[in-house]
Parts: sequence; structure tokens; C-alpha cells
Amino acid sequence: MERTYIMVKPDGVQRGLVGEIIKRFEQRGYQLMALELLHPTKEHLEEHYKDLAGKPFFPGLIEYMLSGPVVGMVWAGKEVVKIGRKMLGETNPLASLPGSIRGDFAIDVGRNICHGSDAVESAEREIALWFPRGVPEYKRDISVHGLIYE
Ligand code: IDP
Ligand code: MG
Repeated sequence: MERTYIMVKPDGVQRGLVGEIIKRFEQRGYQLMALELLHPTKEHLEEHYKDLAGKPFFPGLIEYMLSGPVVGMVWAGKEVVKIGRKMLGETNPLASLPGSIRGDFAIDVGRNICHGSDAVESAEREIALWFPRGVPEYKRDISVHGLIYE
């Protein structure tokens, strides 16, 4: 089953949007596999965002991500990486359609409340980074949701 790493960033936690973001993934039909509120170190965040290390906004991004706790989650289900990104909206909230999380709750690219992996490979890398003890699988009674998994 495809998995993705979704994170509520410090501004999302401060604004009380954790439940709202969880709700959207749950009601869409995705399966919650792991969930943790944590205070990541600078080194951990630099590793998470290592592909962006050369960008001018990188120091500001790390400072923002260090401003408070984050909530990390693993969600699983059909095409969850791609659909999860759609549910989050565009990187710049101003380009995000209403109905997406950023399109409903944010206006600033530097305070865009959530993170979602951008590919299956980066999702697996991020899951290993944020949940190093592993993420156990569990069975879900999918018939109650009307979902059919291949
Ligand atoms: P993503 O979060 O939509 O995948 P990335 O390009 O991976 O976007 O950038 C990671 C994060 O860095 C963004 O979510 C945003 O918080 C921040 N960021 C990206 N571009 C800019 C920018 O131009 N100015 C300020 N912050 C930015
Ligand atoms: Mg990204």
C-alpha cells in the first residue's frame, strides 16, 4: 500500500489545525498509520529539507520549522502521495484552490501550515527519517467505508 508523510508545520499546530487536517485525510478514506507531535532539531529539519539547502529561503524555512512543535503523520492508501499533495494545495497558498488545505487556511508561502511528500521515493525516505523505529501495518475493516483495495 502506498504511503506518504504528512506534517502539520508549527503554524498549523499553533492555529489549531491538526484536527482539521487529520479529518480531511480520514474522511477521504486514507488510513492513519502513524502520528506523533514532536520538537525536531535543526539537524533533523536540515536533513528533511536537504534538497532545498541552496535556496535563499532555506535559513528562514529552518527557523520557521523550529518555531514550535510539528505533528508528523503517515497516511496510506491508493495514490496517497499525489492525492495528498492535491489535498494540501500548491506550495504558494495564493495559487491554491479553495477546497485545498492551503487554499482554505493560508496566504503566505512562508507559513503554509502543512507538508506532504512529493513522490513515492521521497515519502519512504521521509517516513524512515521521522519514524525511525518503523511503522507497523494493521488491518482495517474497509467494507465500512465502501473502499475496495486491489
Ligand atoms: P512543498 O512544501 O509544496 O513541497 P517545496 O518546494 O518542497 O514546497 O518547499 C518546501 C517549503 O519551503 C514550502 O512548503 C515553504 O514552506 C517553503 N518555501 C518554498 N518556496 C519558498 C519561497 O519562495 N519563499 C519562502 N518559503 C518557501
Ligand atoms: Mg517539498
